[in-house]
Amino acid sequence: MIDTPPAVELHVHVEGTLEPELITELAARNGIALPYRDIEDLRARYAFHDLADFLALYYANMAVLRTADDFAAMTRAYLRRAAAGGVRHVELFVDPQAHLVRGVPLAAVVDGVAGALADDAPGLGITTGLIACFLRDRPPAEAVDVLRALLAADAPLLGIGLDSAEVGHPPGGFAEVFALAAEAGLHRVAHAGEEGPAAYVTEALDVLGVERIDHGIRSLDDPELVDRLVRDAVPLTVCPLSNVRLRCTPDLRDHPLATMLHRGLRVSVHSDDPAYFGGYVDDNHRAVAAALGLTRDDQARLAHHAVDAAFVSAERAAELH
Ligand code: ES4
Ligand code: ZN
Repeated sequence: MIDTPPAVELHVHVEGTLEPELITELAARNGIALPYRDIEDLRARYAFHDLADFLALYYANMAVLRTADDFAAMTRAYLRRAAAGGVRHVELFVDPQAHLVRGVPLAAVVDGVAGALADDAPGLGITTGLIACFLRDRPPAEAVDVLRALLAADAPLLGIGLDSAEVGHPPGGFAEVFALAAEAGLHRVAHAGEEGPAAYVTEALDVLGVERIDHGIRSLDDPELVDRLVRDAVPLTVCPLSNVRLRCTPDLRDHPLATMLHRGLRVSVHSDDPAYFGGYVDDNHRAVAAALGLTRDDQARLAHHAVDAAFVSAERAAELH
């Protein structure tokens, strides 16, 4: 059992916290007919072959999110679950384009999610930040337009990220939106080396100037890259249950986390899409500690890495350590 609570969650997609019960509740509220008989039938579809297979269901289920209230309800439910699992700081991903393409106004997304963070997190003792991710399987010019709209609307953003289908969509194409974010003083992260090659991790660092890599498990394929990540202390936000469910790794007992940790990489443990992958950040910590036989020292280092990787003040980091 772990004795260090999982205080810091840095890799969680708010839309990936949409639990089946809330999906059916929001569908009823919005008069949306779901293509499932019941919650059990929906849950039966949570066996994924790969990232694309998961993303199809993840985007389809977003149909129930229409109003700012819907986004707020999802965010509030997540915050309550996170607090119960010991989370005290969360940097939450949101996918604005996934909603804009469905005709949902940007304000509904931002007001709903950011409003719930502002209203509910302080009472739960959680500090928060919002990271808008751009979809790498959509045109880079669209990402630029959406970031400009977010900046024009004064959206309370901590940073930007890059997610969705990775293979065939290298990070380099998104140089412009990342440069614009840097100019605007935003933090920058990107998913890389989840299903895609180690070269995408290198490219995200070199071309996008990211401060953290989300996943990065494929980095181990490139020893020179590993040396660089160790030398530069680049944080990698690893999501073990996600990697198993999306078959990036065959079994939790084969997960590269322990190898990465012992190689000196700044890995930390997170949940990705907890409603879909069988667990929140505390569940990921427990599962990986048991499957990989992590020592207390290993677990303490993972927790420390998460605090060090967070975009927080030195004062807040000291509280979280
Ligand atoms: C995601 Cl697991 C994963 N990978 C890439 N993009 C995503 N968006 C939501 N979950
Ligand atoms: Zn992710």
